Amino acid sequence: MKLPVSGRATVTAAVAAVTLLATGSIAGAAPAPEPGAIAAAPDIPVANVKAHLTQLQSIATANGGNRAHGRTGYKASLDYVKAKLDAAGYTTTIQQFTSSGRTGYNLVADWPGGDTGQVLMAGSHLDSVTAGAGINDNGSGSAAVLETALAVSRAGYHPTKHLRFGWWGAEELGMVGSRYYVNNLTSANRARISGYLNFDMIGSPNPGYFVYDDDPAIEKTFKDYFTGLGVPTEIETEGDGRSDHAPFKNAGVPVGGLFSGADYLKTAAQAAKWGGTAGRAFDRCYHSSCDTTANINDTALDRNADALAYAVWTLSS
Ligand code: DPN
Ligand code: CA
Ligand code: ZN
Repeated sequence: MKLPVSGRATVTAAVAAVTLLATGSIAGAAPAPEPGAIAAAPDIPVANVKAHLTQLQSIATANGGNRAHGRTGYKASLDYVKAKLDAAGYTTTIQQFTSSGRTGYNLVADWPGGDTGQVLMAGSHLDSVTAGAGINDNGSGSAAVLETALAVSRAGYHPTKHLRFGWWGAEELGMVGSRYYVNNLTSANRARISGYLNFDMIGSPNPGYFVYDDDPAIEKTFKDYFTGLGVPTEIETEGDGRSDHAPFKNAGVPVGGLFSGADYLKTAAQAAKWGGTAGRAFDRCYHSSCDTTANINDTALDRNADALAYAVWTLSS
């Protein structure tokens, strides 16, 4: 049968109606993303981040109270993070090194896909000091980077750039693991890293909101996120060069990151804008045995984890 144009339209409408009856939705009705649109970054569930911290605390408790380089609690922490990433579809690599006569480990997780000529990295140190469990320093960064990586998998995110996440060993001995990673990159692979985002202490109990003053585009991305929340930030000054971004920066990689404060005291002006207690350290339990799951400000952890995910999405799309 040869249909007139109007007849074809009727057939098309009838097929659509049958599809609607059969499936309860119109096939193809989901809006396609605009070309070049930035996929919305997810809200990271802070409960998930805290669940990782609970696991890291249990690991410390079961291993002499810490997760330090060369101790059993460090390797158990790494195995915990790796298992989550493997189950989520990451390609994981353990990199082994020696420091102070003990074996150390970095964990690197690649999300398959994206342009491997443009790699966006986010990382954090996974080791604690020997004095305690290291839940703010640096379970907080480690758990937030892990949960962001898991959110990438849950979203089925296909960024333009290639995503890579890193958990560094022996930071507390002088950024040993991250320096080892950077020193062992070929110059070609180093040049492929378009940015490195560092997260070291992001749930401090008397928090400040500090953004590293390094690569301007990365810094702006973080500041934009906090501006959207209506939360003022300051430039990070407590520890310039005191964490794992330093080896990347020294190798010419654009870097940035977030920090909620260590042993510096919160000023009256900072307490006025952020709340909390003036004249008290941002983290009174810094490098001590009381750096447990009780040593976390949930609001700071939540905001910083969400800012982390926002930056990963924005800078990789
Ligand atoms: N690098 C941190 C530590 O692990 O002790 C502390 C720190 C981070 C201090 C960032 C200042 C700035
Ligand atoms: Ca959140
Ligand atoms: Zn530390």
